[in-house]
Amino acid sequence: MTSLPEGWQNTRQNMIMLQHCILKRVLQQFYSGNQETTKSLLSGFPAALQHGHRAAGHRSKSTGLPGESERTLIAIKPDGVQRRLVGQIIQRFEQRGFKLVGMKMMKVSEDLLSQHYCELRTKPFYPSLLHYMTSGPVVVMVWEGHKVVQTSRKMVGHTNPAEAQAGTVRGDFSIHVSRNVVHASDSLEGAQREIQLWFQGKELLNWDCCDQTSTCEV
Ligand code: DAT
Ligand code: MG
Repeated sequence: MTSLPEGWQNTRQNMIMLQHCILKRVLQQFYSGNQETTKSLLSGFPAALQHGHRAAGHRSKSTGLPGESERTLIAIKPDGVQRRLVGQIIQRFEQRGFKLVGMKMMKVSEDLLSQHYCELRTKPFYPSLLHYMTSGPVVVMVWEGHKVVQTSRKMVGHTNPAEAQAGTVRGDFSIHVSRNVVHASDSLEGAQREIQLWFQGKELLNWDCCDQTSTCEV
């Protein structure tokens, strides 16, 4: 290793000690479940390192091994709640092996929906979409697991139920695009944005599933 002048060496050691302290503090806050404080400690770090949506690189508390995981937002829309499909939809995600880390039932405000569906504002069906989505309660959830974003999109099926494969949620429970039962984030970035929109950090739980070594290599 190239030797540095003594003053520089001290500066370098101080920097390393400072980095070590920050990392230790962040990990302590993270494992104590204080995600808000963790976020504030992390502000200034590259966004990719913060990944509220992605648990990749987290270490399992029980095994101490790194696990590769993502999070996604799944919402059961008013038609799914009215038709009492909540249990069957949750069951599909549970039996696939994903982990529920947040869930609530709520009536959605137009303000939240307009942010959620901001890309669709210019579509002709947008007003009726808002009307339908605010017509009754929704059940919104965050699911975690290996490749949960792309897998849950496949489980949910094509946007238009007429095109959706049998075996998918939309293919089994719906017939028309305006009443397609469920929402699933379509990308990691979308999932991150939507989870932050619908949930506060303290509403999401980091917990270890007793079967996680049976569903995924960690
Ligand atoms: P997805 O929900 O599969 O991500 P999207 O983001 O394109 O699909 O659209 C959001 C929702 O808008 C969709 O679940 C149902 C509604 N929607 C889309 N296209 C529609 C259409 N042509 N007519 C009525 N509603 C539509
Ligand atoms: Mg979409």
